[in-house]
Amino acid sequence: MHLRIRLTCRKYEIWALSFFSLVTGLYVLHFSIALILVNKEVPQTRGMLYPRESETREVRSLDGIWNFVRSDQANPTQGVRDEWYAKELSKSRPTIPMPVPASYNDITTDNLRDHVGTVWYDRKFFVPRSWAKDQRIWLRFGSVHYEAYVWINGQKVVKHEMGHLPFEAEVTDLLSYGAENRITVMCDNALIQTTVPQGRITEVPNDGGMTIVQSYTFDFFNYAGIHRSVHLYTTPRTFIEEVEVTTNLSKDATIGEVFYSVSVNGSAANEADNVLHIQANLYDKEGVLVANATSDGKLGGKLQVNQVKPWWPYLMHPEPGYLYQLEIKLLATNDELLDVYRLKVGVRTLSWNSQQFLINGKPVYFRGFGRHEDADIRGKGLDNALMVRDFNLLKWIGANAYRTSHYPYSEESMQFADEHGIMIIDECPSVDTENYSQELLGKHKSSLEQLIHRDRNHPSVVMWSIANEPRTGSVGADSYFELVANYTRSLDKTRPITAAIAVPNTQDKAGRSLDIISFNRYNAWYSNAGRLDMVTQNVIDEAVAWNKRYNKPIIMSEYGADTLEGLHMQPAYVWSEEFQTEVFSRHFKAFDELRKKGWFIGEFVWNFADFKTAQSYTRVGGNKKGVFTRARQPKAAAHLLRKRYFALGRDLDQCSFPEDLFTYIADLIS
Ligand code: BDP
Repeated sequence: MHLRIRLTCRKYEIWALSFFSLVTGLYVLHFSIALILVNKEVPQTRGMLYPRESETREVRSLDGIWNFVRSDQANPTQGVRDEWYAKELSKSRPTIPMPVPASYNDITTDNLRDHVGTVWYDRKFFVPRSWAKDQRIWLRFGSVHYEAYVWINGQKVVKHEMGHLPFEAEVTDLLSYGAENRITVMCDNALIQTTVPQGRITEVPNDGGMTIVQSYTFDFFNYAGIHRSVHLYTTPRTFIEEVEVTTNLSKDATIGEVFYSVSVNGSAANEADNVLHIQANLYDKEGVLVANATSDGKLGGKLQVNQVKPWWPYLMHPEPGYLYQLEIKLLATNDELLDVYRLKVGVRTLSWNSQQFLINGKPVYFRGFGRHEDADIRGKGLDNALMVRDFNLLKWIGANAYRTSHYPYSEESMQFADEHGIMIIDECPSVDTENYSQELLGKHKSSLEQLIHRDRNHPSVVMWSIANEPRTGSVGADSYFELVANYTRSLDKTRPITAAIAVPNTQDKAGRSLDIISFNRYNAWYSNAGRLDMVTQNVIDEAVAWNKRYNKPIIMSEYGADTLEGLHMQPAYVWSEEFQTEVFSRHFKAFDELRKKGWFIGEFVWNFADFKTAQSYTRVGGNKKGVFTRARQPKAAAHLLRKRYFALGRDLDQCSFPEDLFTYIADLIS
């Protein structure tokens, strides 16, 4: 049984929580003086295909207003001990309404925002009688941050640790059919030294006695709750559990190959006289069948697409984000149709060397952003309106990429990136990693395993980022990151690996394990604040030093300046819109010098939009390094960045300029 042990410094009191049973009086100490890390196996994800309807599957959303209770901070396990899940939550405690999906922090007017520990959700739902027949029912969460415990009708279902990643469990035998059911979720937001990301829980005196405080070094608010949609979906008894797709292109890019491999779950897969097989059909955007194949019992094969339309990034081709639809039909020996699942497929190749990163054989120059899933009121809750607005802004500004800093983003946004040709550097939730330990390594690897399992079929995902600003200068960092990088490579050899590093290159011990080096640096902000004359040469020197040290392609993955919208100061002064514009411009100069060297492959502004952080005297209502405000309106620098990104697009990828890129000034100037 999995144990989650928490240490608080409350007079050495330890509270320990196991899945549905309480253990007290135990504690675990981590010694990290002489760090010896072992490459242990981590649990492998199964299933978890994005829930989609088909002629064999139904999907129901459980999104809406749930009932909500916060536990007493000093008594976080009380609900488990008193079995709050055994009946409606309102029978144990007064409940308040809580939207799902959403972070719970900014919904109420009291201090729920800063609550540390467990909260509870429940709701009722009907399951139709028709679902009782010959089907299996699955309960799937898009993401709960950080740790989730789930019950159906008082029966335990699943426990999952790690925000931003989906989990699911079969609930066929726990449901009442043609009747009302109840789902209960306990969510724990506490971050400790062995969670991903790491945090610390301490007990400190306050005016009322003592209180528990959550601290963390990363620079975004630790929003928590049921962040993405909750679905119930049906599958046939024997069903398509996994689909893995990889693609290839002929040298002249006219013939595409789509390799598919399917895993099946269900008793029919084990019947000796029943050889299951796959009928795979590939349709183009117009719905025309362009390739098909029937597999043997190995449930995998290849589809060949003549006159293929490759998947291209936005502005690198007149028709970016081209997707085919792959239809997977699972058939029994007698050709009886058992299950159907459809997914979008983009046909493209990736390759890289010590100088370049190429897509479909063409060198890529990334022009993008670090971002956050963040908005007022809903926090990190999935919000389709916000997502579509953000993609409109990304395209308006001419970006072709973003990094999912500092955790995996919603599956819906990954699908959207596929459709719109936006390249993704897909980052796991490891941020500011330090105090390396065997347990942390296991969780870190698991976060990558879950991420790659979820995102491996997305053409938009072009790189894995295994960490943001880890303390790669400290003891143990070299073997730790070698193990993490090698593990990532063992799961996916088709994409390069990076990490956004902030320690000086002379101290770094992780770069040797990466394929592409990304570095974050805040010239004229955290170093030499206000000194616009100390940006360009520093950026050039640092990028050159990274390249010299590792002989790998280099990306500047973060640069920027906090900017209060509406604050204007001429000459430029920190926090003003003029200053952010100038900081960008000084970086552009450096980037253009670096581009000539052949190994500098991308620039990512920090950040796409303003976002909320923990409270501190360096943050005015949050981090204001956004090019857009938190309400997604442009600051002055957005207009400059737009001109640069389109200029790069025209120079490198022969895209055309939008008509409104330059404002009319006079007849003589264009
Ligand atoms: C970088 C971090 C990022 C922060 C940024 C900043 O990677 O998460 O938000 O600094 O301070 O070091 O604005």
